[in-house]
Amino acid sequence: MTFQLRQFPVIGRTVHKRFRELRPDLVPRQMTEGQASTVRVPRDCIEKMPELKENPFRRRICEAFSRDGQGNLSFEDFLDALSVFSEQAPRDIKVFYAFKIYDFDQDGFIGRNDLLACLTTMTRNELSPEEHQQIADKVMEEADVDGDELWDRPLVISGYKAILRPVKF
Ligand SMILES: [Ca+2]
Repeated sequence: MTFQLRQFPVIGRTVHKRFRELRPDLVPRQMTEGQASTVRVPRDCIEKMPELKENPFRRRICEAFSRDGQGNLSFEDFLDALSVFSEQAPRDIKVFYAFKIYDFDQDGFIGRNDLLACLTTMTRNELSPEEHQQIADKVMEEADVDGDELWDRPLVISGYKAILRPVKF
């Protein structure tokens, strides 16, 4: 999903200003269409944005929206992220990206490893590995209807939206 800049010139200009402020040395004042997808702001600069810096999922959020998969965002990636976080974004799109953010190992499923990585991220190491295992066991037991310990996207969307709540869109 990408904003068509020509249809939203005002939004495009405002977002470009915001994007350029992150790294004025990298982002040209006037961008060509090619540069909108090739000039990237490094992930560590994006993570310092006020909207993200307190969010424990900031790294995964950057990775989920980056076409390079490393969390470095082009202007197009940045526009996608802002549009998904806006109140107007359709719920299905939000769920799609929330799933991507939770799929830590990027295998297309939410499995036990993702759950453990998610717990570590959310609790900032306040719980022991044993406690993480216990919680993961419980969640898997309650939510895994077919017993394969993997949730695919349709399953998450149909039955387990509750697990998507911690990522605030
Ligand atoms: Ca996974």
